[in-house]
Amino acid sequence: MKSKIFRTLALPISVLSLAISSAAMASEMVEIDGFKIDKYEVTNAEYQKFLDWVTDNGDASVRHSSQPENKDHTPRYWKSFVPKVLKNNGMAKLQHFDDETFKQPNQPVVGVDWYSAYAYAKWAGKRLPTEAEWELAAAGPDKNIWPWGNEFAFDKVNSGGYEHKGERDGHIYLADVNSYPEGVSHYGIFNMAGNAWELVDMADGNAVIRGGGSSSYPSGVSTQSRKVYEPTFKSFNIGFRCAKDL
Ligand SMILES: [Ca+2]
Ligand SMILES: [Ca+2]
Repeated sequence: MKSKIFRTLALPISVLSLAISSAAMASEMVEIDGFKIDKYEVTNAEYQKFLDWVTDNGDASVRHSSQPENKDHTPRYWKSFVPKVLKNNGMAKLQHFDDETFKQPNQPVVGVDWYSAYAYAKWAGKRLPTEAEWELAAAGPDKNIWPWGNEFAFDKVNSGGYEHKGERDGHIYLADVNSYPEGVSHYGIFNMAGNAWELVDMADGNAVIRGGGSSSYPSGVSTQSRKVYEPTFKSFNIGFRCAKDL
């Protein structure tokens, strides 16, 4: 698998030390130092390189101290499976999926838990973004409801959508990470709304995901969108991107 996508975007100097409110911290204001954040969600092609490295070297130097023993970092949906649970729910009526659906090289890697995202980021010389960083990168200085602004548009995001059950934006499941260029944030960052939910820094021992995914309603792909899970939780809707200190 090959990826030619340029990865990291340096945020402009004007955002340094900008105070924003974070959903994680209610109405508290937080100071953000300068940072870099990936322009795209981490792809399957990139994640494959990490897995290859782990195969050769083990993960001892990159794993989190609370990672469970004998952790397998292979994404759940890279393995053959039959989606037995999809017999009669809405997803089954939309489109069959199998082990190829979530393995395309420039799609975001999904089916990884917080520990694997943490290890990948460390391996890449980066880290997961804090929630405040993620939110600033998504909402921009004007605190937009969606990364591009305050008016929803189906052609700007891979959401679930109300109409046509998700097909209105062209993708029922995942789109390539450089899709929806009209929906970039103020800083030019792709798919902070929708496509894959994004794991960010852990909060109180829990994994936090932001931004909504390919099956979220328009209101669920806002820049405030947030869910909390146990750090070993995996889903076909959850991936991540990385950040880095300047
Ligand atoms: Ca969609
Ligand atoms: Ca996303």
